[in-house]
Amino acid sequence: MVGNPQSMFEYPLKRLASLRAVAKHGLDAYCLAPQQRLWVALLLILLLKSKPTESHRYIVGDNEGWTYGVSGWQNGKVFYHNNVLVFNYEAGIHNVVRVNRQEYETCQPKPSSKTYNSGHDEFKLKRGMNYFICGVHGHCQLAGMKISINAH
Ligand code: CU1
Repeated sequence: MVGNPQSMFEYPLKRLASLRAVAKHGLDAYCLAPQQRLWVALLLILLLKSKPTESHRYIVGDNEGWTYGVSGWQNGKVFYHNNVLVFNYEAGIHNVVRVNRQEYETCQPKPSSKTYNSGHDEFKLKRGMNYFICGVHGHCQLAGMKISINAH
């Protein structure tokens, strides 16, 4: 049964009044105790922090670093453009070359491609595909030192 006309209008009016109260008093209108408000704030911070942000940094290969067999480390991870890839490796043993798709697939960097060999090199991801290989002979082709990353 639908109630009498008075109760039909009662709810929208109450709702309007509560909206007006929210506009006027903010969260106070929801009667949140200061402690509850703290939890709401913490929850919001957690939600915002859990999403990889622009400043997110990835250590390529995690504890192993940039080394033989690193290919596949990127699987299952979500990357965004401007995320930073950190390549840690033993200088003199490996290096890093940022390459295009063809160079990646053939493991043949162009002579003009810049080779990084400090042992600790950082690269910002561009939107789309990013390719990196080790330029030491055989490491890309035979030892899986190549990664391709799609950044959102
Ligand atoms: Cu290498």
